Amino acid sequence: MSAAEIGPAKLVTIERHILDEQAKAPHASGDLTNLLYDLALAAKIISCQVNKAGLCDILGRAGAANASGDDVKKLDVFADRWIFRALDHTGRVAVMASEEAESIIPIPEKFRCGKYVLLFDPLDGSSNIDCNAPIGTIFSIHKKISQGERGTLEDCLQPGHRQIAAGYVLYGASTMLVYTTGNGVSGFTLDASIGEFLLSHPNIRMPERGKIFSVNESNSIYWDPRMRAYVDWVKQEDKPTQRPRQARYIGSMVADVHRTLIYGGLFMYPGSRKDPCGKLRLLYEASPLAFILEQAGGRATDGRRRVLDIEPSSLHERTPLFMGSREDVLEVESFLNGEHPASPR
Ligand code: AFP
Repeated sequence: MSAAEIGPAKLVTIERHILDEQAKAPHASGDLTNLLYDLALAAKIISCQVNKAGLCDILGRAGAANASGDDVKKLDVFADRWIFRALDHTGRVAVMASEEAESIIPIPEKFRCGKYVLLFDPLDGSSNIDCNAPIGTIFSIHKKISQGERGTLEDCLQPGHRQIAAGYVLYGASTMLVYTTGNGVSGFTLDASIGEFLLSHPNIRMPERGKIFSVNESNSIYWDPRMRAYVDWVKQEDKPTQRPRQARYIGSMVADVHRTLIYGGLFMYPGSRKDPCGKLRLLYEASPLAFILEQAGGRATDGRRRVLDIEPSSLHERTPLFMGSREDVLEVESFLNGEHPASPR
């Protein structure tokens, strides 16, 4: 039975919701509205392919490495192409950058007049594709700031606090699209029977404190002693501080962060002796998800600085990351800067 057949009191499609949001901004031209709607269309196409991935020849490696040195999967290539195709001819985007591409992606000359900049990770968590575990798409939208006609690298290298909108699509038990335009966070579930994203999670607020911590602990031998001390501490028993906490780690950031948004808790990918800046990319992963979590009442830092205040210096820059419920993030920060009594001096 589709959600439309059950008959909710008010059926809010993503289009209607985006239009309602636009109406709150009296001078809006509608370009951002349409851009978000184009992204929802790309999400539906990718979701459709993900859902039948085991049945068609789309699983497995495409046979190359991407700009970050990761193995490229066929679905990575499919998602990357469809996002570009859904947006390249609309006249709304001046330039794009994808986690899969080394440099900025220019827009064909006759459509190059757009005032927005789109950064995206087409398929996050690709190592989970072949085992049918949740994966996602992440996007970040900025205004073009350069003066010339075409969008440039400068337009892509803006700090996260200048984002106009950000969102992700989670291809999980159901497909969800979650986005913010800086006015709270809304979540939509795809009703595949009618091909529409319907509002299922209005005005998402995350708990101030959570019971779950999420980190790839196999890296702990390379961590700073204070980071190790924190993870040891959350596993000890102490009722007043709600310990021990539960561990959950999917290895798809969109899925781990979505759980953190809904249940509360902490998602971490710290720097280490091996990778001082961790693994996650500032522009394609950290910044858009930080914008969403902050809009839902959470906190996101690199251990010292607010993620949204980091000035990017290159497209594929990485950053250590601590994001989630406000109190949990403050707690791990107090370990990292040596202020917590249980933190090594
Ligand atoms: P892949 O797309 O290569 O699977 O990377 C996914 C990711 O960037 C992010 O989604 C995860 O949180 C993180 O990597 C997992 O990394 P580890 O495998 O090192 O834990």
